[in-house]
Amino acid sequence: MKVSLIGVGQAGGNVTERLARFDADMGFGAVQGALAVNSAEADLQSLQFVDTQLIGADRVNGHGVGADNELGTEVMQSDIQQVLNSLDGRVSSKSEAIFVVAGLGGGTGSGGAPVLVHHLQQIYDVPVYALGVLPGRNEGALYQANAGRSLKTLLREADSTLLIDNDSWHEQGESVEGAFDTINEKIAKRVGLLFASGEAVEGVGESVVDSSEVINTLRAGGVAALGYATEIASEDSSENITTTMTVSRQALLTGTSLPDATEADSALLVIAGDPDAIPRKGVEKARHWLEDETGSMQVRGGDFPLDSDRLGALVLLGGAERSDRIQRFMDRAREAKKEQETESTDHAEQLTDDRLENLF
Ligand SMILES: Nc1nc2c(ncn2[C@@H]2O[C@H](COP(=O)(O)OP(=O)(O)OP(=O)(O)O)[C@@H](O)[C@H]2O)c(=O)[nH]1
Ligand SMILES: [Mg+2]
Repeated sequence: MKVSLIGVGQAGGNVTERLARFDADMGFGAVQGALAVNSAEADLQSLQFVDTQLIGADRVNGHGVGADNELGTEVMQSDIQQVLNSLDGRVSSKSEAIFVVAGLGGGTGSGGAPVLVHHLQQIYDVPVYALGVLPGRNEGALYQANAGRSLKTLLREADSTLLIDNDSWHEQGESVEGAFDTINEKIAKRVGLLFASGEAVEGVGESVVDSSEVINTLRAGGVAALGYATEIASEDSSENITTTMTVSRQALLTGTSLPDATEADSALLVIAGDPDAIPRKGVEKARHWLEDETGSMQVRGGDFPLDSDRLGALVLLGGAERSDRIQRFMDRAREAKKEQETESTDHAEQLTDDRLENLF
């Protein structure tokens, strides 16, 4: 799937840079253009692989918005024209989708990404997706509350919001900050493979997955999640039936970007590996299993031919917002919002209203 990427804020820029680099290193050619937008100049200067656009200079003088996501919304609204102009040539006629990438817990990305998605929807015909990073459980009330509002607004604006929980893809015991590099690398690999899987890089065949299957899976809207797992494979496909089942199970049950998200409206199962090593019977079996597990009648599947001695499973879920993980996160965000309001004001009205408001 040919994509254009726009990262907003620090996490957004870092992840976008990693994605663009992974795609180039692997020679996939799925990433058509990449731009990083931020109100913090220093964070933009640390990026080497993507073009950059500073916003909000008149308000915050290049120093970021300090996790004030309402200010993040405002600076994106004020400078939206400059950002859209910078996209000229980076969203090409070949782009099949646009991804706006952001950490949802901070300020610039959290507040700015939903505004940008809103404007892109009015200009471009291709789907506009969000790739959102949720704060880990221990990241503090402000981050949780910010992410709750940002997610709520993104769900309204984006065609689908692919969520990555910062607690999901790092090693046990590693702090979230220390783990950013590890997490970003994993995001780049998994999301990068998803983009590339729709490109049918090598080999063509009926079973090869294409972009429309990714887009149709995401058509369920709401929250999307991505899982991934690999294992060493045998050269003989008939010996890989169990391996195909194992990697598919692991991808969904222990390897997703949103732990415990299994219920979904739609799903896509991509089996990556040497075409001669992919067992048709195993793929069919794994697909049926995925139907049972997600409770979805819309499970698509396909191969991603890759020169590798491993077999990998990539599972994309669409319409996964009913998962416990999302419910728990939303409760956390509402709770954090309530705490903030209790601290800052005693207006009875605000205490009783614990709903998360949209950002705009
Ligand atoms: N996975 C990942 N998460 C990050 C990274 N950088 C920041 N985060 C997370 O993103 C959230 C903070 O958002 P940032 O992107 O730092 O904030 P910002 O959009 O730059 O906004 P301001 O700095 O407030 O202007 C927190 O939940 C962090 O844990 C990163 O490189 N990778
Ligand atoms: Mg920042």
